[in-house]
Amino acid sequence: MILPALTEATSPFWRPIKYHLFPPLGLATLAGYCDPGDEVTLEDEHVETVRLDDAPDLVVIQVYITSAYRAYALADHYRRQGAHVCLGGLHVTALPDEAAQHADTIFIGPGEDTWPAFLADYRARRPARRYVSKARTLASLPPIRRDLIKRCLYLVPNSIVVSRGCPHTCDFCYKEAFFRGGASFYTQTVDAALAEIERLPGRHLYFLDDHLFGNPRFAAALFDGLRGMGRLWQAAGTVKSVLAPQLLEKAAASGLRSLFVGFETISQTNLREHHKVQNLDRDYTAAIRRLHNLGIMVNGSFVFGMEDDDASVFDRTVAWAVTQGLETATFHILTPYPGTALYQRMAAQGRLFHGNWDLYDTRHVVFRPAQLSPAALEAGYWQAYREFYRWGSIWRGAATKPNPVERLRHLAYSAGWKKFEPAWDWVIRARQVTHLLPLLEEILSAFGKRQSQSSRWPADAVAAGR
Ligand code: B12
Ligand code: SF4
Repeated sequence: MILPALTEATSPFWRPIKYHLFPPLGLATLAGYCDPGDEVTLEDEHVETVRLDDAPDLVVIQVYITSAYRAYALADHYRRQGAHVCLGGLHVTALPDEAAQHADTIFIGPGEDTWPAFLADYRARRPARRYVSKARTLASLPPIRRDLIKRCLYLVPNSIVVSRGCPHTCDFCYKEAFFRGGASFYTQTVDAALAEIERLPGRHLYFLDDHLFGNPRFAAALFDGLRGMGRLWQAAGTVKSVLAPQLLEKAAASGLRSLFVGFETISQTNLREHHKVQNLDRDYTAAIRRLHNLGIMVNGSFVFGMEDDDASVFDRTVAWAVTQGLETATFHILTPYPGTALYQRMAAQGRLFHGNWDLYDTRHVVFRPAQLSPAALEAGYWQAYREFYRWGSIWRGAATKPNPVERLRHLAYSAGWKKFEPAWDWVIRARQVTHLLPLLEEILSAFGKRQSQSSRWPADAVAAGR
């Protein structure tokens, strides 16, 4: 099973830390369906060199848009060797006919129903060319084959997903295309999710769910179950869910210490245009204040290049983010992924420049923006990163925090990701990245001041923001 890397991740000159954060959870999930007697290896090209001199019977490749060409090259290689090659994942689902040229079998949509069906057919020597997911459930998910993951190569080996999809329908998001033909948001049972958490060693967890708070009843029960397990965790959620009463308090009491929030834009016109209705007329400032009062750091996500964005959008957005005291920010250039409503609209308007998927990485402009030249959009994107992570901005962000410990945490977390990139590069090459997890845990817990156990950090104290 192979997770191919995009070119940047294998550069001999520069290894960004983001490719060494999470192991390939999707493939480890699929490996759970194999028989105990099957010999399976899992190779993640982001963190290791894929060996091509082997002769497997079956090759399974997960295809994301930015690694599609590399995935196809690997698939072609193994088909020439006589292996049966399976391609699946987001990009295959978006463009099945393109992927089918490089595969013996392709998979459309999530794999929990189609993959076991294929395995049975393959063992009976009658595999089909194409499997399309219809039944959407995580009810009989076998345990993830975490034994196949080389934990020491990742900063965050304990990544976990307890749901699939999201209840919303933003027009630029992968999810409508990927889940077409069945439910597009569903969760595990709370018991199964907690059992998976129990299996994970150490303290730190990173939930990669698109929207962990998407089903409030499920989330509340999960956080209740997590409470007292002594965990520190990070996740993603929406502005709307942050503003909802009580759920966030439960999350904080069970160990939530940083949340990725999709603000996307500070323009209401943009939100409307891109169907991000769940953010419309929400008080972003109140949401951030609520998070900070509960000791939860904020990673704000922003997209540039929407219809209402002009040349002033970069400075305005960064100034706003710094004033709000966001600890980290992730910027993206709007990218129309095939299969999305945004892609169809851009294609119909003749605004797409090309279909070179390598450049659909949210760092390049691949369409004609409404109010900006492509060069100005790209330059503004890089400028936003530089501005947000300037020492002056980091200090100003830290100064918004109420006490020295919180200020120090802001400085350590914010500077840690971007100001020490050469150090990350060195640590990655020395294959020592895993040893920095205790440091991340220390920062997340505000140097031990915020404990996860409810006995040491009672909910009322959390709610009071102490
Ligand atoms: C974690 C993550 C990352 C991590 C690591 C990825 C990894 N190790 O897998 C990092 C930080 C490196 C990353 C980087 C990027 N990412 Co990213 N990432 C994610 C995230 C949040 C979770 C992925 C995950 O683990 N999902 C959970 C598992 C269980 O699901 P899964 O991997 O999809 O696998 C299931 C199915 O897809 C299917 N399946 C997959 N492969 C196969 C193969 C077969 C044969 C079969 C049968 C089934 C099958 O079955 C699996 C079980 O259901 C997703 C959002 C998302 N919800 O998927 C974005 C996402 C995948 N990322 C995205 C993007 C754009 C990027 C970047 C380009 C962003 C950037 N500007 O840097 C880079 C480059 C990625 C690359 N290497 O090519 C997009 C992809 C769009 C697309 N159409 O491909 C997503 C969907 C985010 C978004 N909402 O737009 N990412
Ligand atoms: S809220 Fe996030 S995951 Fe959900 S549809 Fe919008 S962009 Fe996608």
